[in-house]
Amino acid sequence: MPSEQDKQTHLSFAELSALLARIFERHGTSAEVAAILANNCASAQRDGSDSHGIFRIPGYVSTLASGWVDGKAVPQVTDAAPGFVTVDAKNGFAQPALAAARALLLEKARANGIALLAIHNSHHFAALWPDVEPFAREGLVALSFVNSMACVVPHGGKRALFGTNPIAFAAPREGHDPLVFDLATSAIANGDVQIAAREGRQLPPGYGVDRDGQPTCDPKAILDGGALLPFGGYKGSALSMMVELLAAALTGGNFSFDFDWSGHPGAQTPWTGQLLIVIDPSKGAGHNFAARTEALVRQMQDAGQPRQPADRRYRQRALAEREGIAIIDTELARLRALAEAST
Ligand code: NDP
Ligand code: PYC
Repeated sequence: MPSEQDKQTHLSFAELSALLARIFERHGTSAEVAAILANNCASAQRDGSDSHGIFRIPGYVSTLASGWVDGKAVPQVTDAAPGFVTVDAKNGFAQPALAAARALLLEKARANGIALLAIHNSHHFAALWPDVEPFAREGLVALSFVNSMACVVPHGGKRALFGTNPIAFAAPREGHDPLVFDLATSAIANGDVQIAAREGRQLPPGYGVDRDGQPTCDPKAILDGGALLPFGGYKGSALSMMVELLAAALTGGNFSFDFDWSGHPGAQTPWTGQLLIVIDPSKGAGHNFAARTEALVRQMQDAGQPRQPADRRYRQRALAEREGIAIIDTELARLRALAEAST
């Protein structure tokens, strides 16, 4: 028998999305921004991306209340070069900036075989896969890079410098959902450290250090003045460095160590940049890219790899589409209260 505190209600995607949109709008975003962020957050919750679903709502709300981000910003899109679109997000969220530039980006990718979208002056507080998966559903290959807030010590270093800096990749796969991966370049995403701290779980060794730079498995010690480590030692550190360059230096956004949010208590959204690269594979070795992706996946399966990246999410999505998105009742009550409250 589930205990009182584990009782769940199942919402449809539309119901959850509408509830989240009410929260965003109630706490200071425009209706357009609310719809985009709500769709993103509901997608993460539906797919079991626990660290970037409704778990993030209090952080969005406190950030909006702090005045750190402009929830009503209207992004400014510039056609910078034949293969290059830039967006000034105007201190707003990155997803509305992507939405504003998407049509031009697609047009350029199809015309040239490749196009870049460089977003700066933006806040990305979400999972990255929702930004790339839709391109693969249109037959394109997409990569994205976002930097965040200084909480990762470069390999062998002494102080936090990099963000948790995720990389996402999506490719069409013949007869199947796209092949997608989306991973932090830190040993663990900051959101998952917060969840471990909340649940009283220890982390595996090698994930972080405490405020004195000593290795620790205690998530609270990492969050309280400590820091994370890159995944895979110097290799993950190099990828994180690359993300800083692509997402910040190339776009004109802040490095993860550049901004100071101490004057905005409650601010949690990193004020940085994001790069997207979109490739039309039909301009390459012919029209069989999706079939080649599928051939590679079959070889990986034959080699014994039990599952591909995104398989877990797609399974979770299918379950949610059948049964609804399960939300613990106490969390649902908190969301409903936020939808009625204002800041
Ligand atoms: P995970 O380590 O959980 O997963 C990384 C990727 O590996 C996923 O694509 C996952 O697929 C896949 N994967 C996991 N286990 C396996 C396996 N056994 N075999 C094959 N593939 C596997 O993600 P992270 O903790 O690194 O990141 C979590 C989220 O945090 C991401 O969505 C990321 O974008 C987000 N994030 C956002 C930041 C921001 O600044 N906005 C900063 C840092 C992180 P699957 O999804 O199917 O499990
Ligand atoms: O989970 O590391 C993280 C993160 C940083 C910004 C948004 N999510």
